[in-house]
Amino acid sequence: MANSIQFLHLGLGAFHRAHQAVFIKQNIASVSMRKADVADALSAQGNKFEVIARDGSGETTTLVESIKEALFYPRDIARITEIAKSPDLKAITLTVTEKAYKNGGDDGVPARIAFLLAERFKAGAPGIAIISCDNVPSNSQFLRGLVLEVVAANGDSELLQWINKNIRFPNSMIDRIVPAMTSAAITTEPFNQWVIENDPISELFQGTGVEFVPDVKPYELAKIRLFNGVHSTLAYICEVEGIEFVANAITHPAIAQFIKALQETEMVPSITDTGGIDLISYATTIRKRISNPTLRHRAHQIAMDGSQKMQQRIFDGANDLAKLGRPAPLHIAAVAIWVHFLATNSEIDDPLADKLTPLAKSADALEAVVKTLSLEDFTRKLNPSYFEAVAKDLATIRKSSVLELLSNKIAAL
Ligand code: CS2
Repeated sequence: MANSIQFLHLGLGAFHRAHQAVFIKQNIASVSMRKADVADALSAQGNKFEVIARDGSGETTTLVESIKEALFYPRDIARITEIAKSPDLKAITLTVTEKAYKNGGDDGVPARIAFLLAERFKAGAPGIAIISCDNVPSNSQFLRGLVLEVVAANGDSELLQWINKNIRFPNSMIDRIVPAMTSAAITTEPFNQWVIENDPISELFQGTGVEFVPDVKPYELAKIRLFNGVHSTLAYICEVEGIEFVANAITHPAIAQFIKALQETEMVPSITDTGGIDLISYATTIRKRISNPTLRHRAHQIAMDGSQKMQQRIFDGANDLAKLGRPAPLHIAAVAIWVHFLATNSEIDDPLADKLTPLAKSADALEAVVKTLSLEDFTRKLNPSYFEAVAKDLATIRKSSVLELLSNKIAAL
């Protein structure tokens, strides 16, 4: 007989295996949304795998056995639907990356969730939690809005009401560095964090280390800005300077000084509601984690999909500083480096690359900045009052180099 499944997970990548699959003690059915061979390879190894956590002081290996089924959507839609309808199911979790939320088509994530919920509603099964584990602002609530839009567009008002009443979308903050897998085992760092907004699902997480809090917002802002904002900035510096791994950049003296100042003098003050988190020590821990010499985390992987990441990681913080009347010269540099990357890198992996690259290549630096950053696809834009300063930094990079720009910025602090 098939296992009873309590968690249905969408997005069967390395991050899921080293994060949710480690925290969750119940049975998970994990669904690959992109490639059948990912699911089939995991099934072939009995759905078990090892997670190796490493830092400079040693390593520990954990055998993870929580995943009971590895499936492919749409091939295994019959089984996935059966799980979605089951009264045993307690939650759907997701790691689908930033861009997947924006796919409004029938094969998009919001439409697929709407479909599964419609099946659950028809089957008369009780409510569940839907928990996004992506680095997206108000992630689960954002998904909720998208799912309700699909249901409303289909004119299904009964389903809409049922979702409103029975389906909970607690936001969550997730954090663990998990470079793309290069073998059957997954390499990661010892640190592992999952903070979820208070929800009845907490019963299933007792003793697991998952934290439940009334408001995830301060955790989310701290993580997306102080960690992911730094990660993206480092990734673009690396890509332009030809550095393969981010750990090698953050230990370079000028880059290290720039990143510390970016966090301490701009990112920390951009967050006014800290939720009691000591942001300076949080930032220090993050720099140490990113410098972990044993994680071969490629800048190229982190540089992916910048158009979907820069808004929440860099633009929002810069905009908040403008509102506070505080300068943001280091955020401005980060944006200029990204625009330069868009213009000069030959292997950009970004859904908007075809639109962005020609704009970023404009001969005039101001034109390049204004056109690139005014793209209508950005839902949250950088405050245009920054455009001239970004153009000035871009001109410096074009004339000399990114490292020269960073040294100038540090000297001016
Ligand atoms: C990274 C994240 O690839 C990226 O965009 O910034 O995957 C990062 O490693 C995780 O969010 C760390 O928790």
